[in-house]
Amino acid sequence: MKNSKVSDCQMVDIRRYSDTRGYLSVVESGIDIPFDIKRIYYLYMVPEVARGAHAHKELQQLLIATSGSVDVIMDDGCEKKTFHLDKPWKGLLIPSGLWRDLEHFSGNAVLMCLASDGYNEHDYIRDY
Ligand code: T46
Repeated sequence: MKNSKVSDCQMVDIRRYSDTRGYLSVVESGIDIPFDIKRIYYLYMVPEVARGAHAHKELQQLLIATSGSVDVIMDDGCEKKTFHLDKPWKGLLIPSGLWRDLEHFSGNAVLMCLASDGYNEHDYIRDY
């Protein structure tokens, strides 16, 4: 497992194209993000609860609030930093090995996650 730091998390601008019909954003492996996308999932209709509360041994992810807003609190054991995601053209690139908590989902929030691998419960660290 990589020993990442909170400072290794990056807010990235998602490529976007606009014309009179509105905006289109795109994320391509190897161009916009440094990993191959193996899985996409999204969180929505989240009530007043916290989610997350785990780290991943190997998984890398890009999180995008495609609608609404959410706070992602990243924690490497020494430093904690809150990233407020509220724009569909901003993404939080998360390397492996970092604890994350997800809080304050707005009522209309849709949090899309692009992941470097398939779902694997053995990749989760749930004990802080
Ligand atoms: C993360 C944050 C941002 C699956 O069957 N396949 C999947 O790909 C995922 C992600 C989940 N599940 C099942 C496992 C659980 O029974 O969906 C249920 C809820 O998953 P979880 O409790 O892990 O959800 P969150 O919101 O706490 O965490 C998720 C991701 O698991 C995690 O990787 O970084 O979103």
